[in-house]
Amino acid sequence: MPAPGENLRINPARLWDSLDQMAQIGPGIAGGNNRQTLTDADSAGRHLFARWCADAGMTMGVDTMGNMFATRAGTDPAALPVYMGSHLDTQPTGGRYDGVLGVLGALEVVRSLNDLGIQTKHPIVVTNWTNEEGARFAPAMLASGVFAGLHTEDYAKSRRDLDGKVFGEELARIGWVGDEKVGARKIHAMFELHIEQGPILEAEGKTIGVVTHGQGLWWLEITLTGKDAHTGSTPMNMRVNAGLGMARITERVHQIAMSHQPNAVGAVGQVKVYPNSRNVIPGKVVFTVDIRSPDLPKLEAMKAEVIRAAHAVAAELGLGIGIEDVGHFDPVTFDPRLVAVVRQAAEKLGHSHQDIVSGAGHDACWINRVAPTVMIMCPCVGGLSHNEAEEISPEWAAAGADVMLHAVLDVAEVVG
Ligand code: HGY
Ligand code: MN
Ligand code: MN
Repeated sequence: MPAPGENLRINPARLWDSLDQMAQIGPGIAGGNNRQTLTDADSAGRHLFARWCADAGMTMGVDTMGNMFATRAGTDPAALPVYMGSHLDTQPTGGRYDGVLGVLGALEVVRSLNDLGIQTKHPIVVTNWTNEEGARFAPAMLASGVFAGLHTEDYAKSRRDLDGKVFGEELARIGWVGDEKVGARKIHAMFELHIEQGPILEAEGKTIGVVTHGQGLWWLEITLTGKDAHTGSTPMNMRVNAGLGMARITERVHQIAMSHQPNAVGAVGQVKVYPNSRNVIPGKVVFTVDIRSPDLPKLEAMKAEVIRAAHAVAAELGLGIGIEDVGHFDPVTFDPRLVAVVRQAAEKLGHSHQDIVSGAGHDACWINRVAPTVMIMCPCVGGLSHNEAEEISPEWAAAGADVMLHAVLDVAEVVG
């Protein structure tokens, strides 16, 4: 005899249809999405999400960083809400599910509670965090970082994209500056459903990842200054080649990450070459180093080694060098009580599951600083993400949302 509520499930077809409809907004060129933060496409996605939340009987609040909070009333308005959410913004060549599954999976939980006529003591809030990706405006998880007190709102709104556009002005331009004070909201518990963005769950044949920890991250922006010169007529021994410096440092970053295995990663992802002309030796290169590890001493050692290596390369080649911290968070331990709730929900639903450390950063990593927080993961095909070919199955999406449904009901306290 199933326990009360054991057979509760979300509506998989409705969730998959919502994911497909959202994917039509800010389409990429190869089947994924380019719905970068604070673009018109981001705004269109926000409006669609807001309409769906209104259709589900929810009331919408927006804070001054554009974070969206759709509330389903509980029977006790004084009880702190249970939050679920993630992000609707994407990478320039992003997939359809990174972030979006967490927002629309949360909406599907609310839609299903409405269908089932279930009331909870605690209100339930579905959240869309502004600028999780940090692709257009660094650093990543910017608005959840302001909410959690890691960044000031002034710092966040001063950030510029590669075209010099300013975050605060772009947020105002798309009309999504809300009236709520950022971080004023208090949270009883926060759940984030997200695709794994790595190969482990699929390779292990597991449907659910119970996320116990998130790895730490450093983003360093390195500026190398050499001398523009003719690529043809300048003798090799007279060159001050910033591009060569960037290449050597890129190789050193890889070697440093490899020397700290297992559980260490490193790469250079964003490179701006000046003057970026075929027959000019680069006089200046600005590039971002991304290093990560779940082990704090390892992460700190890697950062020190990268900085040392960069200065050594600059000295070898006679280059000027500047290094700026543009993003950082220490490894994260999610709330053990909520981790157990998620694990029990997966077991109750009969889904194969395993504990996992998140390789990617998420808004949950910051919210974990101010409220009990946990993540739920589903596999993605080949572990591929931040690529338009990112793919999940409808079954994986539904399993993740079902686990979140049961975990949230456990914490939000079913009343009737
Ligand atoms: O960089 C990250 O890990 C996240 O995808 N923004
Ligand atoms: Mn994400
Ligand atoms: Mn992402």
